[in-house]
Amino acid sequence: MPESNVAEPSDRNEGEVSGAKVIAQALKTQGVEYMFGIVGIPVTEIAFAAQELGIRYIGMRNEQAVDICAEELGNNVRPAVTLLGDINAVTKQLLEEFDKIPWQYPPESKWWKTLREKMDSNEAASKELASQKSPPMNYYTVFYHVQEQLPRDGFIVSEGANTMDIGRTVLQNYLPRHRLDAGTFGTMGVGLGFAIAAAVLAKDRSPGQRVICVEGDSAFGFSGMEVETICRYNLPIIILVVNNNGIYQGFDTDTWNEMLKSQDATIAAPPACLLPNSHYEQVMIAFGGKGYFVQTPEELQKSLRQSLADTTKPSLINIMIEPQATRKAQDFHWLTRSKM
Ligand SMILES: Cc1ncc(C[n+]2csc(CCOP(=O)(O)OP(=O)(O)O)c2C)c(N)n1
Ligand SMILES: [Mg+2]
Repeated sequence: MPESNVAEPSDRNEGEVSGAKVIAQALKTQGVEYMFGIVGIPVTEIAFAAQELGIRYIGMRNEQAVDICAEELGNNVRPAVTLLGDINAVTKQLLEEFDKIPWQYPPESKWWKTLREKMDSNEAASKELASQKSPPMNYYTVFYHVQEQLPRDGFIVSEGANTMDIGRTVLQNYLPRHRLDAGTFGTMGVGLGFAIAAAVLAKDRSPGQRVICVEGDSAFGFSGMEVETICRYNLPIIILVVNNNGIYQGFDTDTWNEMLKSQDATIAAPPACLLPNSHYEQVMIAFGGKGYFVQTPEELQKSLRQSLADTTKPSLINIMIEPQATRKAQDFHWLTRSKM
């Protein structure tokens, strides 16, 4: 017998209330307005119950979990002070203490001076890399052109390795809580879900506010099928896939073909390589959105301008970059490098 995804109707007595309704009512009482999920037992029943109470349900294609755990404190670097608790409560307590003893870091201290000098030299190095205009583009060229057109009130969502790390240093969000990315631990797969949540909120609360979702080509693979969700709810998200044919780095088509002449890809292809020149924009076109394949700064500028002007449809711009492009030299290792 085929397994059903919908719970059997129970032989409940009249006047009894289902667990799903209790959950939905509790969420409603807490002021929850949106719910994200994937149907299956018991989500189907809860989603129905929530919709009956006016909570909006967004059906997703992929799910992630979050937890708070004391053992995680100090997992990457040894902290000077550890704070365990709900972030809302801890922030409130900290602010109360600061009110009692007002304190400001001295603006002319050595630490501030070093920080300002470092910011200036970083900016100069990034600008130098971004000034390289002839194709294939590098990350900095791409991000400087995107930054030029980014709306000030836009949401920036991002994931990837080089894509997210370099993007963080160039793409500016001006409003608080308007940057959503894979965070310190860099868990891939969160990007499109974050973008959908931000776009649903924008659609209801501030129509016209845009969500720009900047994805590495590998990162896009983790939840790329959420493009169907984006098109189903017609959310005018702009997805930028920064495509270097790989994870951190890839190969160009000639190198890839040459490599496969003598050996099978399972033996010859480095694990970080993805298929060169993949047309990810076709995924968006398949579901009714707009897709662009760009290779030059001019094509990038034009497609982004068109995507920003169109508030009726989602779009995906597949941006080809130099497959061996990398970030500028780094002074520090990634935080999660083991200290054991
Ligand atoms: C769930 C999960 N699986 C695997 C990884 C390992 N990982 C780190 S970054 C990354 C993708 C990086 O490639 P891409 O998104 O193309 O960005 P690029 O560095 O090439 O710009 C992967 C798979 C991860 N961080 N999270
Ligand atoms: Mg990549």
